[in-house]
Amino acid sequence: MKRRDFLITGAAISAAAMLPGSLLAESAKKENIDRFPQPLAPIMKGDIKEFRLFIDIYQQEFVPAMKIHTLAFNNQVPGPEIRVNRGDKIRVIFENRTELNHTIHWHGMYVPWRMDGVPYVTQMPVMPGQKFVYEFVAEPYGTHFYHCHWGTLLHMQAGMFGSLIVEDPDDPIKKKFPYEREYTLVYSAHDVNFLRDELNAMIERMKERTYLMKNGRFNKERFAVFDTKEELEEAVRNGYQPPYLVNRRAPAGLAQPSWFTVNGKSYPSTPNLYIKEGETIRVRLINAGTEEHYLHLHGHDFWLVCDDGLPVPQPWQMNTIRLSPGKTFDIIIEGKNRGIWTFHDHDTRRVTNNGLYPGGNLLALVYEDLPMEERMVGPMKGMEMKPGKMNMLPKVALDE
Ligand SMILES: [Cu+2]
Repeated sequence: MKRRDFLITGAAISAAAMLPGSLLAESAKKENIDRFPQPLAPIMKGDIKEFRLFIDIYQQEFVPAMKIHTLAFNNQVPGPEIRVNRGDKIRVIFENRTELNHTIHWHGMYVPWRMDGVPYVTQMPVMPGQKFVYEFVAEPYGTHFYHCHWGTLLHMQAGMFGSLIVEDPDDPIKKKFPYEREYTLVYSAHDVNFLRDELNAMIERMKERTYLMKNGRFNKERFAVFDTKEELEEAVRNGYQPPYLVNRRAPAGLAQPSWFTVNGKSYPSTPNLYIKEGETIRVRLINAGTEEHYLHLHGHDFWLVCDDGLPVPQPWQMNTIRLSPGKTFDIIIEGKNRGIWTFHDHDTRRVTNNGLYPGGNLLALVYEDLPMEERMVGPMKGMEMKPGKMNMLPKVALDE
C-alpha cells in the first residue's frame, strides 16, 4: 500500500468521493490567471516594440474588504508584465496622470545611462501630466523588474513595480529542465498607515504649493525646491535648514509594513501555483518591496537556476531561499509529491494580515490532478461530522 493510499483509507469516504477522480474546477483556474501579472502587448513600430505605461491612482484589494489607494501602472498592481526577447528594441512611452513626480528604473537591465530612470542623476523627474520615452535594447536575459525611482519608499510600496522578463529562444534553463508552465511572483510589503498619511500630506502640500505659486507667494525654501545643488548650498549658507534636519524621522516613524503581498494580493487571495504529478514548473521570484523574505516550500526541494536573472553555473537544491529587496531568483519545482503544499515566508511576521495569521506571503502549490477524495479532510475518530462541513482545506474551499 502506498503511503497516500493509506492516508485516504484513514479518511472518511464522503459523498464527494463518489465524484469522478476530479480535476480542478475550470473557474478556479481562470480566476487564478488574474492573480498573476498580465502581459502587456507591444505595438510594432518598424522593428521597435512599443509599450505604453501610465501611472494613476487605483484602488487595489489585497484581500476581500481590504482596499487601499495605490499608485498603479495601467491600473494594475503589480504593473503589467513586459515580456520581450533578448536583443529586442524597446520603447516605453510613460505617461504621468498623477499629481506626483515619478520615473521608471529598469532594474537589472543594461540600458543606456540616460534611460536608467534616476531623478536628477540621469533625467529630470517626469512631472504631473508629462510623458517620458524610454528606449533601450532588451539585455540581459532573465527575470528583471521595473519600478519608480522617485520617493521610492513611498512610491514602490504604493504599487509602482512590475515584472520585466527577457526571454531567449534558446533558453538555457528550459534545456536543462524542460517545462511548459511558468509563473511570476512579485513580492512587496506595505505600511498602509504610512501610505495613507504620506499620500494625504503630499496632496495637501501640493494644493498649498499650487495656490501660492498662482499668487506669486511661493517660497522655494519652505517647499524645499531648488533648481540646482548650488542653490541649495547657498540657501544652507544663509541659514536654511533642509527638511531632513527639521523633520527627522525616528526609526518608529519609518514605514513598518503590516501587509505583505504577492502579485498585489495577500493570503487567502494570493495566487496558486498549479502543477501536475510529473510536471516541472518554473517560478520567477521578484522582491520589489522593502523586506527580506525567507521563502520556504513544503514537501519539496526546488532547484535554484537563476540569480538576478543570470543562470547560476550549477543549479542546486534547497527548500528555503532568502529573497532580499531588489533580488530576483528563478526556481524550478518538480511535481514529485502530490498534494497541496504551502510556499510561504518563514519570517512568520509576514504570513499575517495586519498582525493576524494566516495571511500575507502565503500561497499554495496545488497539484491540479489531485483526486477529489484526497482533498477531503475526514472526521477524526469519535467526532460526529457531516460531510461537506469539514472538507475545508482552506485554499481549496476559497477557490471553488
Ligand atoms: Cu513614483
